[in-house]
Amino acid sequence: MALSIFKKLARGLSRTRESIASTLGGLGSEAAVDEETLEDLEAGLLAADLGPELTAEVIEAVREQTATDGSAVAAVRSTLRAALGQEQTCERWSSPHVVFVVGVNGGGKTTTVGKLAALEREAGRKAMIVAADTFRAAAIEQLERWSERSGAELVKQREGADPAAVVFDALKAATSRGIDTVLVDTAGRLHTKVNLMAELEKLGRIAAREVEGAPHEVLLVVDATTGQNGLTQAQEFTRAAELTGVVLTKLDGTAKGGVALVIQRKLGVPVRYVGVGEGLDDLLAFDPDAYVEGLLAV
Ligand SMILES: Nc1nc2c(ncn2[C@@H]2O[C@H](COP(=O)(O)OP(=O)(O)O)[C@@H](O)[C@H]2O)c(=O)[nH]1
Ligand SMILES: [Mg+2]
Repeated sequence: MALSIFKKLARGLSRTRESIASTLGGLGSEAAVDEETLEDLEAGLLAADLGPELTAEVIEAVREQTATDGSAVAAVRSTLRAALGQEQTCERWSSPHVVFVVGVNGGGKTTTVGKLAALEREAGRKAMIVAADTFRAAAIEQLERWSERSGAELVKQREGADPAAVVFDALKAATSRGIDTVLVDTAGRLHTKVNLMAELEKLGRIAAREVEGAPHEVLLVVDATTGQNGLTQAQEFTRAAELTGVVLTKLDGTAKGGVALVIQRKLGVPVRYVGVGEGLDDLLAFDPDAYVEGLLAV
C-alpha cells in the first residue's frame, strides 16, 4: 500500500475539512470567542453536512468551554468524537461468513464488494463474490473484473436470473469449497414489480436456510456526496433488513463527509468502512479517532 491508512483518510476528507478547519483557525486558543466566529463555525459545520442537531451541540460545547477558559478546539473535538461511539468490528463465528451489501443504485455497492474481497484476501481468507444484482449485465461484468483483480471466486448467472437462485447456488458452493467469506452484491432496483425490500428479505431467508446465522453482516452502502438527503432514502433499508453497519462511499469526492457523524444517530447503525476512491485498496475500516483528526487537522 503506497499511502498509510491515516494519510488516505486525511486525503479523502480534504474537501470536507476545508469548511471546518478554516473556521477552527479563527477560534484560536484565547478564552473569548465572539459571535461572528461562532456563526462562521456554525456555517462551516452545516456545509460539512453535520446536520442542525450536532452542529448546535458543537456550538453549545464551544460556548461552555470558552466560558470556563477551556479550549474551543478541544470542545469541538470531544463533541465530534462522542457522536461517533466506539470502533466496531464484527465477530466471525461461522464459515462461510456471509455478508450482504445493500443500498440504492449508483451508491457504490459493486465497487465495495470488490474492495471487500481485496481486504479479505489481504487478511489471508478465501473470498467468494456473488452477483445477486441480476438487473444489468454490466453489473455482472463489473464483478468479473473485481474478481480477477481481487483473486476472489465469482458465482454468477445470466442477466435477469432469480437473485434467490444465485444466492442459493453460491452458498452451496461456498460450503463445499471451504470459502471463508461470501460477499453478496445485491440490486438497488429490480426487473420485476417485486418490491426491492421484499426481495432482500427473501434473500436473507434463503441464506439463513443454507448457512446458520446468515447473513452475518448486512452492510448498507451510503453515498457521502448525497449527504443528509441520502440518509432519508437509506432509512428504507433499515426496515427490510437487520443492518449491521454502513459503508460510506465517495468520501474523496465531497465536502459533505461530516455525514458520517450523523449516521449512527439517524440510522441506528455504525459506520464500518469508508470508500476514498475507485481503486482496489480504497476501502478503509472506519476508525473514529482517525476520522475526527482527519476532519480537524490542518
Ligand atoms: N470516487 C469514488 N468513487 C466511487 C467510490 N465507490 C464507488 N465509486 C464509483 O461510483 C460509481 C457507482 O459504483 P457502483 O459500485 O457501480 O454502484 P452500485 O450501483 O451501488 O453497485 C462507479 O463509477 C464507482 O467507481 C468511492 O469510494 N470513491
Ligand atoms: Mg452494482
